[in-house]
Amino acid sequence: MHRIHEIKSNFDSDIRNVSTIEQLEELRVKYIGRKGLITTAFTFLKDVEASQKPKFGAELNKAKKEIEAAFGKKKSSLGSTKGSVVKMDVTLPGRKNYLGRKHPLIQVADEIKNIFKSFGFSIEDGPEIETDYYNFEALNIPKSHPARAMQDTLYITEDIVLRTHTSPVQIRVMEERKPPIRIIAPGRVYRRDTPDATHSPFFHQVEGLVVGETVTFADLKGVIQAFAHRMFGKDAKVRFRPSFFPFTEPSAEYDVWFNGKWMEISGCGMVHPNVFKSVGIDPQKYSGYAFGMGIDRVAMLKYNVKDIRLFFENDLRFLSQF
Ligand code: 2NL
Repeated sequence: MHRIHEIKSNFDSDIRNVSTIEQLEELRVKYIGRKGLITTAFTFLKDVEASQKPKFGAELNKAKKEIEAAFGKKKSSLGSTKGSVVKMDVTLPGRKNYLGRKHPLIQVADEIKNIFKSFGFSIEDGPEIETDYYNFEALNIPKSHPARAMQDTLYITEDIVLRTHTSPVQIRVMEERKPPIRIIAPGRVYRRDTPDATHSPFFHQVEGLVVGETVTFADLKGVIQAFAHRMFGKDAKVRFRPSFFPFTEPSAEYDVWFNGKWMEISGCGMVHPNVFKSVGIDPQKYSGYAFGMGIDRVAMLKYNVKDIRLFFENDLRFLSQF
């Protein structure tokens, strides 16, 4: 009987000294393996005096259960990894988790979209690879127009281009739907430009289009004004300067007074009758206005970024500021 107690107390001190899974396995073999001390003790049961047998058996079973339980506990405290134990220094500083965020251009685009959504505009998109027809012809841009030259536009074939504005989206919507139409078309556009601080061969644009029976230039001015207030604050002022685009008549460029100076945003105007004709809208019955703005440009103004290329280099030191 005291032999069992001896084995058990040896085990208790053995297991205290175990610090690896391998040592634990050695101990398991020593005590409860096929030829282990406890296992073989069971074979002595037959030699025990009959009256002592139940007590001896019970003691042995109790010791075996306790040893098994101690193994289980030790094993989980060492971790379940096979091989060597993962040693961990709990005093080391934690690893930093980097939280992702939206790219500044996406943030600005979302802001612009939300403002126009609140004005009742819907958001439309379309292909970035366009035909000459949708990018130029339907917009009343003549074959001789400099924008159509090889040096300004990225051509895939003679007839297929990377869109130079998102106007083709609006052409497609006008072909498919009847007025009233009130949409914006945000997206990436392409020009054949050598990158520098203010040029990138791709950039981002939002164009807006409203078509109805009584749409006027006054509506256009009101919407641009309201947009500028929401985007740049209550002190933002807007001014319109006469301009020319083949797809609008009359046409204007508009500036926003922000941070103490006038900043050119983009152009706008009343949809040219020829554009309406190419999409099958009757210019006698309907009128409309359109406007454009550069998302990258608005972001540069808003965040005082001096080089457009910073938006496209994916340098986290830059991007994590927004
Ligand atoms: C710019 C600014 C502008 C439009 C875009 C437009 C679209 C259709 C019909 C008429 Cl479908 N106009 N868009 C109008 C005026 C300005 O963009 O500076 N573009 C060269």
